[in-house]
Amino acid sequence: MRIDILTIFPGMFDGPFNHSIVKRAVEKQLAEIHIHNIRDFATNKHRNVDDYVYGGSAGMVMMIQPIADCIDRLCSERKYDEIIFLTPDGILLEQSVSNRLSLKQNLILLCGHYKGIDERIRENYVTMEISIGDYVLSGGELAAAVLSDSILRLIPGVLSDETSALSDSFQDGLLSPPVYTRPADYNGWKVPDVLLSGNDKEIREWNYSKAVERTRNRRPGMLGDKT
Ligand code: 6GU
Repeated sequence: MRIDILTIFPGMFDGPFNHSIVKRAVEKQLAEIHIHNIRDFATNKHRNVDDYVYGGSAGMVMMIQPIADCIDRLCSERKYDEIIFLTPDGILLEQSVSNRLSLKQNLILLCGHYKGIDERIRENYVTMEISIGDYVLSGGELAAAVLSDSILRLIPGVLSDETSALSDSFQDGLLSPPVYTRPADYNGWKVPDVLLSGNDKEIREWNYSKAVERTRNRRPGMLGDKT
């Protein structure tokens, strides 16, 4: 998979992509991430990427030309499966969205700022609009990092067996059960006996019932007819 990210703050991706699973995906050559500075495509004298809103309201809007030229360049080099704009008024990111996107070859993620981007980019280039939750971020960069992480960890070979994505919360429609590690007794706080029993069937049943219980308590809307 190849992900191209268009941003006016390329440095914001230094941290999230240089650690842990995403870093491993790139090192294993299972993923390529290319960050493009939209400002590099600005042709005006001051290399501005934003301008005043038509119609008088306050604030700045990201202008068409630098974004259009950047997307045109990329699309002349390869075919993209989706051009995704990160925006609080997009569809809510859920596991099913990440699952679907993890099957694609080439994605463009466009990060907005200020009051937004010129609507004509959305009308003529963007094929999908995604929000990561009902709250406002200063820009789409953190959302693009979240989306990339959730997609890349699903690519076969990125996770080892022990960390398999199949046991993730949400992947089977349930939250994950609680987990413990040594010591079995920490100052009187004990790990549940069943987990030390060595009885695989009982352990599986315990994990399942805890997953259901946790889901019912915290996210009853996820349960449907499972109970
Ligand atoms: Cl994708 N962008 C911004 N700016 N804020 C958000 C968001 C995206 N998702 C939730 N809040």
